[in-house]
Order: sequence, then C-alpha cells, then structure tokens
Amino acid sequence: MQFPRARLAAAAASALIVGASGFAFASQAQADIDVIAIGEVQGSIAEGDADFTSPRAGETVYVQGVVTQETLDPAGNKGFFLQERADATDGDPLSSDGIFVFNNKYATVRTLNGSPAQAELGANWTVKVGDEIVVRAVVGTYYGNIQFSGGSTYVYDVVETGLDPLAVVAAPEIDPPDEARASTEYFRRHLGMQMTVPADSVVTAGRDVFASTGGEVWAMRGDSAAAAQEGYAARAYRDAHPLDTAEGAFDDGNGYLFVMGDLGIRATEGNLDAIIAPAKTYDVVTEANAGGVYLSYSKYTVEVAEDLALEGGFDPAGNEPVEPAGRNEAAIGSYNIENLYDLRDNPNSECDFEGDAGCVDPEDPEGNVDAPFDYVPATYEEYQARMEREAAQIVDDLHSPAILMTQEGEAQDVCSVNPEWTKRSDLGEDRLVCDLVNTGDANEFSDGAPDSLQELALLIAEYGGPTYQAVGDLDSADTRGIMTGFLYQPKLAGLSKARHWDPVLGDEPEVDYPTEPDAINADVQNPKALNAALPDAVIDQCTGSGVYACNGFDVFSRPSQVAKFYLKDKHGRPASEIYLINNHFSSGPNTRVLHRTEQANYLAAISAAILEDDRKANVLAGGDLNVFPRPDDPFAEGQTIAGDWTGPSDQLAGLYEDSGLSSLYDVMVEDHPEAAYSYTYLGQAQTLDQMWASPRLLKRVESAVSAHINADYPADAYAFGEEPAYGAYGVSDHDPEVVTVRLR
Ligand SMILES: [Ca+2]
Ligand SMILES: [Ca+2]
Ligand SMILES: [Ca+2]
Ligand SMILES: [Ca+2]
Repeated sequence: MQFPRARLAAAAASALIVGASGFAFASQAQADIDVIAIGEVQGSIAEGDADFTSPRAGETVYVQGVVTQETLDPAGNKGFFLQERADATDGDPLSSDGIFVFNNKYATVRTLNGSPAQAELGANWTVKVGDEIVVRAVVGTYYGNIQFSGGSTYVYDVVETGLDPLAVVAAPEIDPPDEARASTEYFRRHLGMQMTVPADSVVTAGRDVFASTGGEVWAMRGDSAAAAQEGYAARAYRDAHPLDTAEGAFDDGNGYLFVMGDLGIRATEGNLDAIIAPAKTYDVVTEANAGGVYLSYSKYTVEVAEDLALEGGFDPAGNEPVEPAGRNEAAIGSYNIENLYDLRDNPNSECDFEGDAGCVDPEDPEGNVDAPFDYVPATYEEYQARMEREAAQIVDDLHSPAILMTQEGEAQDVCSVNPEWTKRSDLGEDRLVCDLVNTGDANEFSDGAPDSLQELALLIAEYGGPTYQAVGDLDSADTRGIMTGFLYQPKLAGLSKARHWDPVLGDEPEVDYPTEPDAINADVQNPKALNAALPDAVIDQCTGSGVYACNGFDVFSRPSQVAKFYLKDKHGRPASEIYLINNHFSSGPNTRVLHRTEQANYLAAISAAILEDDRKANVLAGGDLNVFPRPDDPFAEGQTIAGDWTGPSDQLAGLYEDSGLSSLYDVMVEDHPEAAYSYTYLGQAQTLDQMWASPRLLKRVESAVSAHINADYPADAYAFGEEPAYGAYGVSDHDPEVVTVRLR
C-alpha cells in the first residue's frame, strides 16, 4: 500500500506504537477491525438506479478518510466531510468516495475505547481539516443524505495530520449531464465528495435564502449550451420555454444546472451570520471554488469552502424594461408584494403580531397558522424599508402605472391617513392613525383602504411619485390574512359606481358555476371579492397534501377580487371602463392541482359573466396564478400525476377555453421571449404571474412586459442582517407585470 493505513489495535497490544503526534501508547484492545471503502457505504449507482439508499444502511462500519472540509449551519450545527485519498478508493466511478459527518454542536468526536486514537488523544479527537482518520460509525440517512452522526461515530485512529485535502483527494470539476435524471445520478455518485466549481460558471437566478439552511446560488458551467446563447437568452428557462436549449416542450429537465450552498463558507469564516455572496443572474464566477456535495431538501448542493468571487454580467433589470405610458395610453400592473404586513396589532386578527394566539379556520385547516409568525416584520424600520424599496420600484421601474393590482398585502383596515400627513411631513409610523382596540364596524379608523397598501401609497408620494389611492375588499383575504388589492392614481383612473344589475358587482352575479355562491357574492360593491363552494366531486377527492390537496372547501382560500375602473384621458375625462380581476391562486404548481384547476374555472366564469353581458367589455384578469401558462406544465405529457392520471395537468384549461380571455404571456413570448418569465425556481426562469385580456382590450394592447427587478436579484437580505446589495431590486420574490393599452 502506498498510503498509511489504520493501525490495528490488536497489533498495538503486542508492541509499543509511536503515534503520528509522537505520543507512545500500548493498547489493550483485542478487537480486529475491517476498514471498508466509503464507496461501499455510498453504494454504486448504476444508470437508471431508483434506489439511492445505502447498501450498508444501519450497519456499523469502519472507514478511513481525510477531513476535507468543515461545515456550519445557521443554527450552529457543525459537521465535516470525510473523503478517501484519490489512490485509496474502491476505484468505482459510480460510487462516491466521500461522506458527510453531522456533528451537532460539537467540535470534537469521541475516540473509541481501547483504540490507538484513545491511547494517543484521550477521550476526544478535535475535528481538524487535513487529518486522516479511521472512524467507526453507524450508516445513517437524513432526508436522503447518506451520513454519519457524531453521536454514533468514534475515531479509531488518526493516521496522519496536516494534509492538504485537495492535494490528496479527488475534487472533480463539476460537469453534470443535461438530462435531469442522469444529473441526479451524477450528483448522487459524488455525495459527500469534494467537487470543483470552475471559474466562468454563470449564475442563473438571484441568490435565495432560507432561514434554516442559509443561502443558495444556482449556476451553470460557462461552456454549457445555455450559457452560449445570445445576450439575455444566456440563462436557464424551463423546458417548455422557446429559448430552452433543447427543442420540444419537455426534454431534459436542465440537468446541467448546479447549486452552491454556504455550509462551508460559514465554517471557513467561523461566523454564524455568514451567507453566500448576493449573486444575481448572469453574474460570472471568477475563481474556481471547491466544496463537499450535500443533499438537502432534494437538492444536491456544493457547499463551497470560500465565498464566491463574482463579476457582474448583464443587468437583469435591463431585459425589456417597462416603458412609460404614452399620452393616449394607460398602464396597468400586477405585483405580488410578498407578505406586506405592517407592525400594528390588528384587533381583528389573531396572527399578525407577537403574542397573538394564531388563526384557525375549520373550513380551511391547511390555512391555520400558529405563532411565531415569520411573515410579520421584526421592526417597523424593516417594514418601512421594504415599502420604500417597493415604492421606488413602482415609480422608477414600473413608471407609476395608472392602476396596480397587488397580491399579498396584509388584510387589515384599522387605520386612516393622518390628516397631518404631507409628502414632507416626515411622520414615520404616524403617517397613519389607527384604532388598535375596536373590532369590526366599531373600529374608528377603518376606511376601506387596506392599511399596508394605504401606507405604501403614502411612501410612493414621499418618494416623489404620484398620488395613489388604495382599495380592496377584505373578503378577498385568506385565513392567515393576506389579500389582493388595488392601488390607483385618482388623476388617471377612478372606481366606477357599483350597480345592483352589474353582472359581477351586483347583488345577483351571473357567474355560471355549478355550486352555491358564498354570501359575499350578493354584496353590491366595487371592488368586490367572489367565491363559491367547491363542487362535491372535488371535495370528495380532497386530501391534506399533494396533487389532491385543497385549501378549504371553497373554490378560493383567497377569493378572486373584481374592480371596475374608468380610465381618464389627458383632460381627466372618463375614456373607457375596464374590469380588473385580481387573483392569487393556491400554491404551488405541482400540488393542489385539482383545487387550482377549479380556481381557474371560476375565474373563467367571472370573466365569461362580464363578456356575456357585454362582449366588448374590457377585461384584464391578472395576478399570481401559481402555475405556468401553456405549453408549460408541472407534469410533462405522460408523467404520472396520481394513479392513472397523467400529465399534462393543464390547470388553466378553463381560462384558455371558457373565459373569453387571451394570455398576454403569448404576446410576451412572441415579442421578447428572452424576457418572458416572472419568477425563478431551482435556477430556472418560469412564469407564475400572468395577465389575460378580453378581445376588445387585446386589440388595444401596446405592450406587455414583466419587469425583471426581483427574481434575478438576491432576496430577503434583511433576514440575514444584510443591506440589500442592489438597492430596490430583489425586494419581492416575484417580478411585477405591466400592460400598456391605448385609452380608446
Ligand atoms: Ca431543457
Ligand atoms: Ca398588522
Ligand atoms: Ca392581532
Ligand atoms: Ca385603512
């Protein structure tokens, strides 16, 4: 053997052994040990293998490896990667030669009774990169990650110290195959091993952060086919997108992508608050970086040891930006403002403030929430900072649309604008006056304007933007307390009067849907939320999770909200009326499939009711539909959805076939495919936020764009105590949409 092997305790008993540290010992242990290859623990992953469990699961084994890297998670849990010297592996390229050791809060691992390590070091070995050790451990698994755990791991021997890990173990340059299944096998074959991310790799989505695991950055090799595409097209789109690298709606799953995490960076820097660099899409990695492959939340993540060195590529915000509306045009936007909760204790809600008990709804148990409420801002300053960034985006990047449909504002109305407020009054929190005691109709300052949206309107004015008015029907809220809403400029648009005979705003809406409408449907108001019971055939299939999951027994957990506006011409005269239908369907694309399909059907029925009343009506339906437009689908053709139900799921079929509306995504794809997306997930661009136009409105559409000011930028900086790296950009997880239409 060319390399040092573990000393046998049995041998040690017969002679005095001088350890690596020069310490002499004589072991009493008689046990023989059988060191096996780590590859035997990880298992050989053949092509098409569906079983990724360890062939040695649950067994106690001895392995030998070099400590290549330490890890540290945001909760303070430590760990390390162990990998065999390149010349001491099983020689099988289909099995990994490394393994992760989870070590809880400890910096040491116990030594085995009677082992050379114990004789040499006493009860504990201190984890040290560059030590080559022999351990006895139980083969465990944690959500698919094959690992040892410090509690059942003992160091048997320290074979050598002071090694340069990357000089003695293999750290292959990452090069995953294009096909998703093959890519998963590829990463599984490297689980626990060091891999090298080469320089020139290109970031494919804004850094994402998760409180429990830290941050992640998705990327592709600089020489991948997607990176070679022209200009802004050089990124990863879901397969169905026309700019995906392979032909056809569903092809390879973009297996060439990889993701980098920061468990290693945190350990290297010895700082719990360390987080991977705030990368944005198109950034280029300028220095090669190595790290162990770790499996977390179904993602094989390279936990790089050093923070990323990045160079900015294209600026995502410059990809088909919104143009200001012209003289005889009006712009209407839609924006998911991501949990815009204020820091006022709503007396009508039990889940918007510290100390609240939680919100429950027997009709929608899935929507129940318990304290602590992680969507409520930590401080008023944090809340205001988010609003300031959203205000800046609405003014600078969306060019102050006449009307903005919003999703995820707080469903609270216990405040009014302080009469003392002016653009320059600098009242801070006191810009609103609130009654935080009286509930329901007894509340003194309830005024029909949802408070966080109302305050956002004031922030827009303080920022130098135009005057906006906030409106919304609180009946559009879900159990937790988020709702859709509207911001409009009174100078450019006004709310039409709600008539009792109106096909949707009236007391007997003409929405053709097979079940009983909710009581709210009889309200005569503008704007107005609408909802109905789910059909029995759907309720009978509802389950707690997966594709059959339902958020309650109504069509919507967050009712669709209709508003009828008149747009004004440059003289302030009413030019045309338009119905806006604002939506926030249940999430996410591959769960709650039946439920979301009904939501699309109901939205189609609302639109059809308007168009049957007046086929020339201007209707714009929009919002976060939480599923992709055709031909994209979370389930490829022939893919199993459940039982013998196969893809595509075509959840928006009702909209395509029965609403009378056309998807403006088709306009975007035709006009500027490289910018046709609104969200990034697993490193790929996709579309969740959509706008749909009636025939008459479609003829007046001048442009429809998605403003790429969020999804491609690092998000949620405040969660990690950071300043936002890109000013206003990255304040929400969704990109807003703006459609510009001719007034007549
Ligand atoms: Ca593809
Ligand atoms: Ca509140
Ligand atoms: Ca409350
Ligand atoms: Ca209010």
